[in-house]
Amino acid sequence: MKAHDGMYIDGAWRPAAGTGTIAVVNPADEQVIGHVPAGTAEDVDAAVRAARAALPAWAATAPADRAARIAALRDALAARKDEMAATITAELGAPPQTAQAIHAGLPVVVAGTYADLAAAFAFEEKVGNSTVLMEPVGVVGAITPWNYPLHQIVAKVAPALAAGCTIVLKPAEDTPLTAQLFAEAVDAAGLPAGVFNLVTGLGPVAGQALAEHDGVDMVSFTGSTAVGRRIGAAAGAAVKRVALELGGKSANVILPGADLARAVSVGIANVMSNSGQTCSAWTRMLVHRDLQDEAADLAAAAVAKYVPGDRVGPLVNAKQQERVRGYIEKGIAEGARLVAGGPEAPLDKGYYVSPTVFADVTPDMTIAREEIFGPVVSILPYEDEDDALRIANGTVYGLAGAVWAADDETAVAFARRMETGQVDINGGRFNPLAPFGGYKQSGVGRELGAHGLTEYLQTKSLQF
Ligand code: TXE
Repeated sequence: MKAHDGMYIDGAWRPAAGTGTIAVVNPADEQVIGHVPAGTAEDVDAAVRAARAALPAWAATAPADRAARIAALRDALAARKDEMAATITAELGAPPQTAQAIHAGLPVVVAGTYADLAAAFAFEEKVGNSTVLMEPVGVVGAITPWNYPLHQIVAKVAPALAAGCTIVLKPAEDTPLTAQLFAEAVDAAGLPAGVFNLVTGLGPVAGQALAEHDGVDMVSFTGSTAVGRRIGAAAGAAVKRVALELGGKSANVILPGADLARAVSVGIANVMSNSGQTCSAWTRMLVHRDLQDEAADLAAAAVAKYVPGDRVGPLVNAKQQERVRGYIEKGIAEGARLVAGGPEAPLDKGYYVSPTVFADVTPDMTIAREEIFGPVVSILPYEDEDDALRIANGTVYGLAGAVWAADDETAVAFARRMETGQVDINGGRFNPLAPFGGYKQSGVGRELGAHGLTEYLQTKSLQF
């Protein structure tokens, strides 16, 4: 795989300050496919200085001109779609079809929405005798995870660009090649030097240096709740803007009267997609106790179609594989009923985990409380609707979810009482303009659409 041995700073690839490197591993066969430089605080500082220098001119660029640059970036991403998909398959292990359609395809759509929004958004509004100006927050430090290597970058960079912010990106150490390819697309799109900068490196070194840099006005982080908490605390101490997109434990609530077979098969597909490495995955399936056995049979039949190495890729690394297998062992030890899968690795090579379903899971079990981040579904039986609501809301997280009922009205009435940021009603379709983000410990702030854009803006009001 192609890898740059420098950082993309101030519009060019430049040598890294240090000599350390990070090996990139293909999780499907455990082979090293490339090396990228391990950034230091010095690299981060150079990138932040470039972003600060580029800020005044980019912030003053007319929104229509920013829109044109974002449209060029969308086109540059579209032109690299095949290369992007191949890179994501190589460093994340995503099956080729998923890599094409979701990993490489979705970001083109999202970038397009921000080209449109930059042109159409009202950056000024009249409120009585005031004019309210919406101005960029400034230099954004973006720290992204590996689970959707390109989408996570575009979901931060595109709205930040639309707002008039400049950016320093520190991508996940597991998937830096995708980030380098993204920087190539930025370069091809002709963005002014310093508007976007890339520093690859380790979280506790380069990530922390970026999150704590005085020259950064806002930190936008997606990743684990543990790291998010630390970043939030540091941002609070420095009184700077922060956006956090963290873990989830979303509920797929199947009410009596719903199409059980469809709700179960869509629910299983939702978790199996990306091998369960999705923060919004519906990992808890809530079914009425009388229907639990039927749901468990349907779920076991549905997961059988998800063959590791074919429709289901590996987990991103050995640590995640061990972590998920540990959760499966814990589920068994705590008395959940194993319906499909188990802790044994399904293949000799690669960081694969067997698609797994548990039934008779109770809300107090570890597998019902903690984010597993693997292809594991827990079926939790409930007694009545109020019990279902208590279970659905009985978690520290609140990122997404689903409700299935005999009709949309019944499902919506239930969804209104859920403490979560996004709910699919009877199998709703993805909308790239709908805000995405968490209630409770799933995070702070929203991504996508106009709500995602306003995260990167601050207001100034002029009184007349
Ligand atoms: O996350 P980390 P990991 C959850 C999921 C997963 C778990 C661990 O449950 O099993 O987190 O994954 C950077 N200062 N999610 O260990 O460490 C790091 O380099 C600044 C949910 O991979 O949080 C990477 O770029 N930055 C999630 C990013 O943070 C630091 C997606 C995420 O890595 C840092 C991924 C530090 N001290 C994992 N330490 C989601 N919400 O979608 C690390 N980083």
